[in-house]
Amino acid sequence: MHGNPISEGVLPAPPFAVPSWVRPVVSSGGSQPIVGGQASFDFVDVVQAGADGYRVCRMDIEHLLDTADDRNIAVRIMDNLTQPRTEFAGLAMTAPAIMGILNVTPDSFSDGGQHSAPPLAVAAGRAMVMKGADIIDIGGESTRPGAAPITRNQELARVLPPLSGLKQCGAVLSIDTRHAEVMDRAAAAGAGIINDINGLGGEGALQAAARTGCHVVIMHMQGTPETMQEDPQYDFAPVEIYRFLESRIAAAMAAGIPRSKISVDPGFGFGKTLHHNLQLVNWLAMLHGLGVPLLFGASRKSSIAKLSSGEPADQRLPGSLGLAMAAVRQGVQMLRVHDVGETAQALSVELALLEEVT
Ligand code: 7PM
Repeated sequence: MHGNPISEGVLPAPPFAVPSWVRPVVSSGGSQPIVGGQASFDFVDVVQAGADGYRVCRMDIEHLLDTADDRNIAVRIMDNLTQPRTEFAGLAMTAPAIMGILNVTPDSFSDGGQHSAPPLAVAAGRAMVMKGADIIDIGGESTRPGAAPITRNQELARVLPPLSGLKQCGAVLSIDTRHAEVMDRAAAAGAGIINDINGLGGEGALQAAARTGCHVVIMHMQGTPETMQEDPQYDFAPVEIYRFLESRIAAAMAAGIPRSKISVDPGFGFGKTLHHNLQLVNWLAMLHGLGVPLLFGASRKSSIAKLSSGEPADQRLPGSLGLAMAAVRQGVQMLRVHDVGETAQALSVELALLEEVT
């Protein structure tokens, strides 16, 4: 099957059938704001699933509403694409929040485990808050392919001391874990957000997340960390990611997590080729149709080195900023990054440009 939808050109387009997905075509000075923010749009790309693969039609909003099989669905998607999000974990979702990454793994690829001793981790967390982090994301288990597995007790021993030490740091604390027991203990130690690369798909994860009352980040991944990069396959990655996240939102709500506590992440680099990663960035705004805040994390990931000259992780800041700002222009609500101060500076420039419409 073909990997990409075939463009059908511009207006007029034929009536479209559900299931379909809608990407706002981001511009400036458009009539419709993207999730209440500064970026805007007048046109949409409607993706349709057909027997022969996916097709995409570009049309204006009037045409979208007039030709939809089910006008109510089209109106709901338009609402999700244009209405501002409510606050998430106490953070206003009107400007992008910065989530600083605090790895407490000795084998962490990005910081060489420099933060593994608790006092150093707490100091690094505080430094990120000073530089503008709204959230500190604490992770103790490396998900790198080939990383040595650790026990739950080892993971707890790594993440609980920095969680306790950062309780008063002024940022929301997030726990990056796939494991129900760690979710429970981290929430008790002060975590307000559970960030799960496994989309709350692990044993007891949905129930643990629900009983903690935490906000959650549900991420898309194809496969498992060990094997996900072997041969990732999609018919059309943005739509498959959308469908996965939609089903996990439903599962989370069925487990008792209110919609207002759910955010989603397309999982840049998780079971995706370079092509899939670039495609998901270009189609990111479509995910606003899910109606929940979007988190994006491409900081220091290997796609950057593949597009450039094979730089090691600690030399991927420029590419990281490029990707993060591409996401900001599409109205993403949270950015997960290693380099908080540098990202905050780029964000200031980007937001000033978006404000300056004339
Ligand atoms: C090895 C492989 C080490 C991968 C570290 C990583 C994300 C995340 C990670 C993300 C959300 C990294 C990743 N990435 N959580 N956790 N979104 N929500 O590069 O993209 O930081 S770990």
